[in-house]
Amino acid sequence: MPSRSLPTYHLIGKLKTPMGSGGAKKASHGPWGPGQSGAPTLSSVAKLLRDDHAYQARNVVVLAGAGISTASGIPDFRSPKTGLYANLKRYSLPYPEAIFDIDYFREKPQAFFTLSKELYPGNFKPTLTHCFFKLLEDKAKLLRVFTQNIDTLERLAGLPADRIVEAHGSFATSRCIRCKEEVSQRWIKEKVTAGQVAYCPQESCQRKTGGQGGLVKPDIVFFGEGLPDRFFACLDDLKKADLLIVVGTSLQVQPFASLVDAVHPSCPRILLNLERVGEIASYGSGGAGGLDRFFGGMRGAMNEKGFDFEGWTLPKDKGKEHIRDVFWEGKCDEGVEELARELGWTEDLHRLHRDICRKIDEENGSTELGKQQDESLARAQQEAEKTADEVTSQLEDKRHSDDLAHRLADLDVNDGKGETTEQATVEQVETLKRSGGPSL
Ligand code: CNA
Repeated sequence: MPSRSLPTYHLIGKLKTPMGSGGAKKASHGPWGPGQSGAPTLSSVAKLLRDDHAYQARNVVVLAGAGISTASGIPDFRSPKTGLYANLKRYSLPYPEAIFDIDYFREKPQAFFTLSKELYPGNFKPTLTHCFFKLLEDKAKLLRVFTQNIDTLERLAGLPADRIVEAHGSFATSRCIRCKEEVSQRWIKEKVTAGQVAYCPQESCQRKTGGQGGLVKPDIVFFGEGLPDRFFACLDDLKKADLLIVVGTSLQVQPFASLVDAVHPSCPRILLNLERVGEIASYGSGGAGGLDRFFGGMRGAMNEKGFDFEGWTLPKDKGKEHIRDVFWEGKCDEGVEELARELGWTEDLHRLHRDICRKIDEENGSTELGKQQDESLARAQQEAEKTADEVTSQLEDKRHSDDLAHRLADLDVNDGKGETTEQATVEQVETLKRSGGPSL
């Protein structure tokens, strides 16, 4: 939910890399090596990651989107039937994106808080794709993961914070949009899981707003807000990238989508996605591709606007050349599994995934156990307090009775019908009690 106010062309202009300078290593036959015939495939990409291949990608940059988390149960935005936008009817929004629009949030925050209940981290586990990123890091191949996701699953997969750029922020921290004071995670979690709108708990903020306090919002970037500083601070990584993996994103949101074109023009790029996205519109046989070749220098500019899975068409039916982009169609978890298989990493990938999921289960289990223990402790305390009250009350009753007995004895209430003083006293005390007690 990035800023619409940040013009995309700023970013593209800033990142433009001149053809042929710096950036990825050059191999004599391009990144794919001499054995490559025809269009590169997933298998060709796997070779780039092999230690025995001439290219040896060591600065992999990943651009990730909501599609990498759908397998963990978090819906994406734009998938036709399952995506959030297809299921927002119940919020009666003026337009789907309004739910993440800062102006709409200020006016009607309830829709966001109702939705957040479904998305809030804690109920989800990283997917194989998240674990593949961690595996790339373990194998010293990963430079950075730029993610649009706000679910923090990259962190949960064990990636160190400095390898991640959460371009659209995350649920990890929250603050008042008025006084900017950060609130505790526990506090906001309670509000979100209860589906309640959160207002600033700071007294000073409440005083200034006449009681309620400013709205509190997780630090996720809404439409109309700027991207985190870290996003801009890490942009140079793109220039260093020697393999770009784009995964699970519709590339509809700017400026993130423009990062695809921020890598060096010779950097190989792969898209692992359910659908083809982010392609340069004007490429194709007989189309602008031909013109592009004719005008030569224009090519760079043209090529900076998306994937080119087909390659440039050579004149006179000489086929295609310079295919650097690969589209792999399917579920990204299956794509990374295939990559792992090609690399001999299958066991590593599955072990990592298993271990991470088990750790999360254990932590959730211990939290759940802790919660149960707390509850049972609270119940035991309540019982103990109840028993103590009862004992106190019985003791008071007894003291009361004894007191009455003494007084009655003093009055010599035994009428001489053979009852003991004690028996008579008990009956009389009971009678007195039933009648509301004496006013002694
Ligand atoms: P999007 O626009 O919803 O696109 C998702 C893309 O992933 C689509 O092209 C799908 O076809 C594709 N896809 C879905 N499932 C899979 C799968 N299993 N394997 C491969 N491809 C798949 O989402 P984007 O990330 O492109 O849009 C950016 C928005 C979405 C960001 O601002 C996010 O904050 C926001 N978002 C994040 C989450 C999350 O944190 N998990 C969830 C929903 C939305």
